[in-house]
Amino acid sequence: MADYRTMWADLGLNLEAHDGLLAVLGKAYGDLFLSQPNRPDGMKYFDFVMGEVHGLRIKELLDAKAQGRKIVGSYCTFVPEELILAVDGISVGLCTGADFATDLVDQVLPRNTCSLIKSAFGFKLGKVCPYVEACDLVVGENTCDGKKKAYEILRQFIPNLYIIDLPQVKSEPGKALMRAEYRRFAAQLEQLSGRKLETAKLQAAVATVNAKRAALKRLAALRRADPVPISGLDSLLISQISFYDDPARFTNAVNLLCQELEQRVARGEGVFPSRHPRIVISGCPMAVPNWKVPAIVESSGAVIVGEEGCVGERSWRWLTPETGQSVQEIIDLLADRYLQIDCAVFTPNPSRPEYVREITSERKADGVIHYTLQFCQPYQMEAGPVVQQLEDASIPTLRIDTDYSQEDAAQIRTRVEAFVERLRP
Ligand code: BJ8
Repeated sequence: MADYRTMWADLGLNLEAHDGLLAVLGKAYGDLFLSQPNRPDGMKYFDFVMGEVHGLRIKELLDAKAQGRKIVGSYCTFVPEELILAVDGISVGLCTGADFATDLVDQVLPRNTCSLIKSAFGFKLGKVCPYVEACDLVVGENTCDGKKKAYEILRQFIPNLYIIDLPQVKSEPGKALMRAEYRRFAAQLEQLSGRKLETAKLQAAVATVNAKRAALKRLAALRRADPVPISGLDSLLISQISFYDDPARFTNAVNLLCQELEQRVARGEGVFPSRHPRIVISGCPMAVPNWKVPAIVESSGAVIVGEEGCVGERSWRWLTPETGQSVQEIIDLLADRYLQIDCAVFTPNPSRPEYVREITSERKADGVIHYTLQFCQPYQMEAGPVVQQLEDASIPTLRIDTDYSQEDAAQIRTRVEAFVERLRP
């Protein structure tokens, strides 16, 4: 990596802490990803992006800012990237996948807060995230109670924080709230960027994001094959990168990778042997660099063939109809599209367990791991009915409640190994 220290210092990062973070990340990446056998050549692009995640990509963002473009960060898949792109903005997901500055976080948040929320605070308070420091606007959302109350506190540290209010019920009033809130967010973006939303730009933005989601769907469909042509770890990594790479460039790289994987499938070539136990993971999002459970699964004799999570299928399952002919009509279509997301904050939420069953069958998975973060009430509460429905359908299921520490890694490995034994033919 080139020398970006001046850039990081100008962003206000704590260089010593940041060096420590990059060293840990670089080692984990080498150990978990680069060591995998028979990786597709197309992964080289994503390795490059990861290698430059705090370097070249940040420089690109800062260069774009210098040209007047705005950087908008978000913590949730309910934040519509299309609106940001349509005002020539750049949308970035903000890191929430590792513990950092826990001593500082514990001073402002209760200890029994989920790791994902603590991590968002840790990266900000520890001054190690160049993305959050580069943002002109950071967008939060009223989803779970933990997040919505945490944002009240986060505002002390991120004054340019904007909150989208979200419905909790998929009813007509819920839909009306969603549409109204997306209009309010659109107005905020117009004010931030000094640009009026135009139909043609919004149509182009919808097409860009649809193309990205279609490429991710194409990749997912290739994971039906046996042997599977790409590992779950690499697939998860691609989903993680989808949140901060340039969308058109990313889409192109995913499609190139898919071409290669199609050839692999035609040749019957995979990253694991045929009839390797196949697992779908369902539950809380796994933001970069939260690789603990997938790494354990794929080094315990199984392969992951689908992620029912927001860093995965819940973020790209639905495309937006490209039929809108006015700004207001397109905003409504976007609101309706995003309202389909079946996050556990909705009540009731029947489509989520249905979809877990659907992908388990479609990917020919042998079992499901239901993954939740400790203190995540929505997903932990929903785990009961989801697991029950899977067991009723004779789909073996393992429940894992964990956090971002490595303290339970050995115990999780023991449970996963026993589960994988159960799945063997
Ligand atoms: S759309 S899943 S990204 S809210 S893990 S903070 S739910 S206590 S992350 Fe999420 Fe948007 Fe939903 Fe997806 Fe709360 Fe649970 Fe923590 Fe969570």
